[in-house]
Amino acid sequence: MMTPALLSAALMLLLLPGSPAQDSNQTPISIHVTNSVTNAPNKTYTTFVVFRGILLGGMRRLQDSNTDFKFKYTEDPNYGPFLTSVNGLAGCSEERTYWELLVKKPDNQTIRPDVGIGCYIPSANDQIILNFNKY
Ligand code: B12
Repeated sequence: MMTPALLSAALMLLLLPGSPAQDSNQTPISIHVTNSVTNAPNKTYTTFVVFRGILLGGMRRLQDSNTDFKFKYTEDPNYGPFLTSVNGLAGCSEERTYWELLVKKPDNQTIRPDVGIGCYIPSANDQIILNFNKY
């Protein structure tokens, strides 16, 4: 039987930032910003999502911690968040450009998810590719 003091010490350990309990809740991912239209240099960042967390959460965390990464999205009434701009570069319907979402899996296969940033749930070590492209 745990005494109340032991119980609160155990709870504190679980809640302390950086404790093993919190680290095991972090799914590491990297985010690569690429451009198939102008071939501008790629940028790579690392961040994480929580257990079964959505990509948008990891992107927000990265934006909050790294002034070099910023993005914008609009809310589609049917499909949720639509990524409109990354690092100041926005897709444009007149020029038929948009931000494409690709994912390179740890087995090196690159997939094109059939959902957007608000629904995609990254797996550990996914390489998320935000690729400026044409349609
Ligand atoms: C055309 C189209 C696009 C075009 C839209 C631009 C344009 N001006 O035409 C482009 C190429 C940009 C596009 C991109 C993507 N798309 Co799309 N797209 C379609 C498609 C074929 C038709 C949409 C349409 O014109 N509807 C008719 C108009 C009148 O209705 P609307 O509500 O105004 O349509 C708008 C929305 O559909 C929105 N939109 C389009 N795709 C997506 C995706 C997401 C996640 C969101 C939030 C909104 C959105 O753009 C349309 C024009 O403004 C549909 C499939 C279908 N047959 O419906 C897929 C579809 C909507 N797209 C889909 C997906 C997954 C994507 C991408 C995430 C693919 C990727 N991995 O990169 C990206 C979005 C990435 C981002 N930036 O957030 C999925 C969404 C499923 C879901 N539950 O999330 C669909 C259903 C296709 C599928 N795979 O089943 N798409």
